Amino acid sequence: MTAQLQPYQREFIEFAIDEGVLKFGEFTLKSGRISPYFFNAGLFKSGRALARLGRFYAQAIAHSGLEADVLFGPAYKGIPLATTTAVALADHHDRDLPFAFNRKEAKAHGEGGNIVGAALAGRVLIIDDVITAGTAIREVMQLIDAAGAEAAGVVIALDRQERGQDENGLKAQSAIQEVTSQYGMPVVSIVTLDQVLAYLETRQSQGDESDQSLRQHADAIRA
Ligand code: OMP
Repeated sequence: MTAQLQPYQREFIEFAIDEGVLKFGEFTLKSGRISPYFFNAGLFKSGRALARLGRFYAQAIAHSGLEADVLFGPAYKGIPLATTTAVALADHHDRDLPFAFNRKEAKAHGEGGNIVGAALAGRVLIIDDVITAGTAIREVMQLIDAAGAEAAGVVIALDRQERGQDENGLKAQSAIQEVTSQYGMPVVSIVTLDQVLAYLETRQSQGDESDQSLRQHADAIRA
């Protein structure tokens, strides 16, 4: 995992802090773990912010060289993310990919089903916010399997690099490494925790309290 920052990654971290999306403090995660930082993608909440966010996802996809036949945004938070990524890929990378998302509740009338937009067929590229323990992404894999499609990979904004936990304590691999080996697909992130740390080191407020607790957290949970 490289901590080397591309210019777009530095811009993305600054953008996430400016928009109040990346916050430092004390937060309880979905897994119950306490974290000194939290990334709330739901706070990219204006037209300009969403447009800019889509360009970062599209850059991460272009940079990774990932190929796909359709983009998929898992409900709820993945829906605007995949939408803005689809627009940015078409507008800035000349890649006009079909796009789909799911309903959490299947509809029995009208067009029925729980997939909206393009059919899930061929190589599906999942666009989501964050992977911590990998629970959310395992649910998405069931949808893709049920549609008879194949996952091309996952693109997320932030790789928290956290290791899962079982009765023997922390596992050897991070949740993302597990997802990659379990499903045989790449997980690409706009930035990783290591890159956030590398950014904080170069920032003026170097060595403040939140930087230190973030580094301690990283040392404790990182694979
Ligand atoms: P896992 O399902 O454990 O991989 O956690 C992913 C989900 O956790 C995300 O889709 C969010 O709902 C939430 N989350 C964040 O949005 N940002 C974070 O920084 C951390 C989490 C989290 O709770 O782990």
